[in-house]
Amino acid sequence: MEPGERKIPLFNRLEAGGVSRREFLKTVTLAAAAVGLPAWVVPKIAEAAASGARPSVIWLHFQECTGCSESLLRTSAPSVANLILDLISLDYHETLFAAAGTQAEEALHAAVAKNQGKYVCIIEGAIPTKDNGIYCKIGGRTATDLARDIGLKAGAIIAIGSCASWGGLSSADPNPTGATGVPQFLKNADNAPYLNGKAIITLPGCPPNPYNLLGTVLQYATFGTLPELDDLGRPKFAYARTIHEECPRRAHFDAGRFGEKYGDPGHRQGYCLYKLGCKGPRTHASCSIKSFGEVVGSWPVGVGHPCIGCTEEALAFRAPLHATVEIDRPTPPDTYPPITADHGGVSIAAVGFAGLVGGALLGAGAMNSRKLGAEGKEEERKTGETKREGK
Ligand code: FSX
Ligand code: SF4
Ligand code: F3S
Repeated sequence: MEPGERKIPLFNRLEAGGVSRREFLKTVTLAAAAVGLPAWVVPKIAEAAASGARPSVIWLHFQECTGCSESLLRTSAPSVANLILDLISLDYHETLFAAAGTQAEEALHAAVAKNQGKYVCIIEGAIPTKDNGIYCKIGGRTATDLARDIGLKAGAIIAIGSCASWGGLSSADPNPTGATGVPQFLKNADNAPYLNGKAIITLPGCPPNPYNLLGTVLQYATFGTLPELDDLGRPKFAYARTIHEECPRRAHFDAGRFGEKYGDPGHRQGYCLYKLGCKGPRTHASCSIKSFGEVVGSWPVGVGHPCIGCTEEALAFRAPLHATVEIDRPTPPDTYPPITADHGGVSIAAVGFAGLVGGALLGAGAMNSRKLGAEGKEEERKTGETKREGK
């Protein structure tokens, strides 16, 4: 069968595999809720999936550890990987492909030719640019050549992981291969996350939470639109808030209770890890509300290690692991008595003002970041359902 042309309706395939419609809808409902989509989109997602018209996806691997694909495949219930693979037509993925060599190359060329201008190009890994890109070659072609060629023929580009988003681990000093991220490599003159009108979505994280890809894919496969992005190309539904804003250890921060050393009583009692170098106050990601692999508490701070800021270009692999950071959008800790330590790096004036502004700006909820406004309003008009206002 031609890539991108699998016509067997999803429900038939699911039922053949022993998965009932009810189970599928339950999975979609849980997944939609997890990425902040309202309940009215669930039947639309199911409709889009059942129609068999799945967007073609070409997934390229460059300079990376494959942790991004691994974390996606290690999800459990609901199986995010299965759901994504049901919603898209994955026409090329080097580590998942049964095909190899010439056969794989042919599949890539066929998918590009057939869906030019429409397929989604997902890039995992950084692009080494030094010495004409010779440090990463696939099928005899450099990553620079492939990114330009396959990326520019796509309808949308998703840079998955910190390596693809801004260089990540591969670009750490002294960066011997000249590794850089996809937007930086393909950027247009004004440095916007768009290239000739084409969105370049970044999903940083080392690895990123698979729900960030799921949310993006659910929306694209169902509505043909993309989530609202911030100025770094990150979907706001996952990256608008800092970890610190919704961290389960936050009450300890506000009360001034810190782990001071690994294994000390504060650390063992689950106190705040700020003084051990937690970068959560400056790190935009959803880890604190969405664990990895659907295992509750399965994220760095959840297992007792400070966040290293793996989604942030300025922090991960650059800032010393145990150095403390300034606080983004602090809420007023002066309403709580400091018990064992001051909070360092936060001025009283900044605390009061930023707390007020931050609270007002951030109270609107995840759905505000989506571009589903028109469809949502129409749906509300029809059903009379109450939903949070879109922007
Ligand atoms: Fe990079 Fe992906 Fe870190 Fe690894 O492949 S974002 S090294 S976890 O996984 O690209
Ligand atoms: Fe959580 Fe880190 Fe913030 Fe402490 S500093 S509340 S551990 S995010
Ligand atoms: Fe990364 Fe920090 Fe989350 S290190 S995985 S952004 S808790």
